[in-house]
Amino acid sequence: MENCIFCQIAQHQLPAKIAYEDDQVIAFHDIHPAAPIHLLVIPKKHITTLNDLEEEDAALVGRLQITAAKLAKELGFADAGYRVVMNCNQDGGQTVWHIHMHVLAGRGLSWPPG
Ligand code: IU
Repeated sequence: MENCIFCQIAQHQLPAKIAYEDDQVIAFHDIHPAAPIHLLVIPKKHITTLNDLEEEDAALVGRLQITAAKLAKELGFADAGYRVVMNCNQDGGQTVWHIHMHVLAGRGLSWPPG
């Protein structure tokens, strides 16, 4: 989608530190990391919020989680642990309008979130 920063990253029109990519998904390092490791895993398809998911997106959403788990193993933080978060709309803290899975690792994370 035009004017969507994450679509532009997915299409390599904007730079990002890419950790993984296939035909449907791309993962890159967050520019403002909230933990020593902070990745964003996104679908290449533009989906504005979690509320816009359709039945046909079920496998794609699963692929985001599978990618996060794969990266956790590859980057060596699977056993120590990590957190995945997807924010939706204002109360969820969403600021970029293309769904994305945060993958946070590298320190003990507190709960509940603020
Ligand atoms: P949120 O769940 O929508 O609040 O998360 C958006 C994230 O995207 C946030 O952590 C930003 O630091 C991150 N981000 C980025 O990595 N690169 C960008 O160009 C932009 C935001 I804009």
